[in-house]
Amino acid sequence: MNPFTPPLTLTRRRLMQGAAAIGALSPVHWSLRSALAAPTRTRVLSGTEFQLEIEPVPMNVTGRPRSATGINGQVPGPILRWREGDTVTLDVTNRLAVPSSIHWHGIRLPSPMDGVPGLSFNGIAPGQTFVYRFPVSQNGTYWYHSHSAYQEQTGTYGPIVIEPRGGYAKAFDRDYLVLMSDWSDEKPDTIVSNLKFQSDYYNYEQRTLGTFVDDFEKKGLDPTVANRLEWGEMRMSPTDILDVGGAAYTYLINGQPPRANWTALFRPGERVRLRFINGSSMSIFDVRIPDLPMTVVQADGNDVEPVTVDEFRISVAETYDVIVQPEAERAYTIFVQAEDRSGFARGTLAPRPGMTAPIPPMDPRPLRTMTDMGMGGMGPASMSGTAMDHGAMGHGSKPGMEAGKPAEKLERSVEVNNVAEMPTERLNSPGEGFPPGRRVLTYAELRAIRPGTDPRPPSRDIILHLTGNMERFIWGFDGKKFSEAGPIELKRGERVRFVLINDTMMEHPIHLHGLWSELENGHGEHRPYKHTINVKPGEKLSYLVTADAPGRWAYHCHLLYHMEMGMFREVRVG
Ligand SMILES: [Cu+2]
Repeated sequence: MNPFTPPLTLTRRRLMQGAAAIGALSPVHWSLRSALAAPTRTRVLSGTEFQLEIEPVPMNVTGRPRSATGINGQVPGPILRWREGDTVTLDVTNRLAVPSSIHWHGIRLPSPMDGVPGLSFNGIAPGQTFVYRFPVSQNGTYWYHSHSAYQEQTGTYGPIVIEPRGGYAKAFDRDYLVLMSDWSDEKPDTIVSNLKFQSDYYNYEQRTLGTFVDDFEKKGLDPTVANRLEWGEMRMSPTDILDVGGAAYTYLINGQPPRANWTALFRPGERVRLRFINGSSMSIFDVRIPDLPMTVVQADGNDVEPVTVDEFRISVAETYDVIVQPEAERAYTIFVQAEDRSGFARGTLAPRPGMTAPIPPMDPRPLRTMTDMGMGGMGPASMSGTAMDHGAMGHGSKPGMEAGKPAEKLERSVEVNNVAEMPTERLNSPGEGFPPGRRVLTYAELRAIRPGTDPRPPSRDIILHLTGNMERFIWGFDGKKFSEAGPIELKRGERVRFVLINDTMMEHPIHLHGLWSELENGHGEHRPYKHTINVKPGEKLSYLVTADAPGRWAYHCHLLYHMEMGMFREVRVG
């Protein structure tokens, strides 16, 4: 038995107390009034003692009943509201038939509390309870999720809000969680075996008009939005920007599909804080609210100098807090496109329940460029006219697509089928796929409001290539899968620089557990502290890490199937 595993002390009596406590902590208790937003499911738990049960939950997103792995009867799990400076205790009971776990994403804590089976602890066996207990020494918007098998895909995730001890840097009147995720009726194992069989499986898996009509008759659609929902749910776009797109996924906001239209209420003139969390497994999203500028005030839980944008791209596991101030007595659409434009999530900001705003057409899908392939520093602007379809190299061009058949793939014989010959620094680019004229957030614009806590320069560089073989759906660091590589060793207290070079044509949101990643983006001591750093195709970037927390920490791509297929390392702070 793992010496860090506390004894199982959860008695029936304590369980009953837990149930009572959940009842008492009604959403009214939470001044943030999130309860207005999602009358169906959102529940807020606050205080210092929490009882969570991971359990099968009925889920019906598409008209076909499925079983999710939810928490306390819901997907997403309840909002956990902590206070900076408190010590929280979380009894997590596994009511599934298989092992489970909860990882507190972005939270600085002792490594035995981090929730990664095999590194931090042994996991939670069926029927057992693990008691997590740790001091909360930070504030901001975070989330939690299972780190076992594919449970993160099937519903085991929820939001965390930590109230700052010293008050908020920017004032606001209302506060809402917007947790975005990707739901599939297919089992994750099926998705993975499809990807391994044919890495662009879901780029061919287009829906026919027949299935759409079928869906329409089965579910019915609100005629005022039906036309736009067709775009979102017909999934007609051929894509190869994301591995899994709208062919397999319905995109959710706080567990609600587009037609359910999750709605947040406001009074005109109020400042509304929206805490966006990308809790999906494989989906990078572009978020905008047409006619309503968003002021980004926090990234990955850390305050940044306010920057006002029309749109931002949020990679898997990242969070952004924005403040909006709608002045008009009208509804606004929260429009969340998957990066490959194969579908969208949608919610509404409205003065009254039931109001809707138009759903905009989807933007053209991004095109991969020479820059994405690591073949030069020319940005997309100078590449106009020569932007290449992602499929043109290594991924197989698609003359056979119209016939519904995959084209012949280029043969590759090695584990790594692309090397970025000229990786570029492109933190000042938001990425591809944004129409001209929109202000889109870039990493270069993130400037921490406070200087960093460790002024030392790094003592060494750790250079890692993000590698993969797309055809075989194998992913890794430096051409090695997790099973083939040893841990990255850091000395306790050491300050190091991680340099990442993305040799692949996919984006990879790289997440380091337990330690902050301070992105080197030109703001000197005001570099933003992040827990997840999205690395664009062909991109080279760096961040500083202070190894101030001992233990065994997971370090991985947060695209769930990339992680499972090998893009995972242990970082060991000795
Ligand atoms: Cu990845």
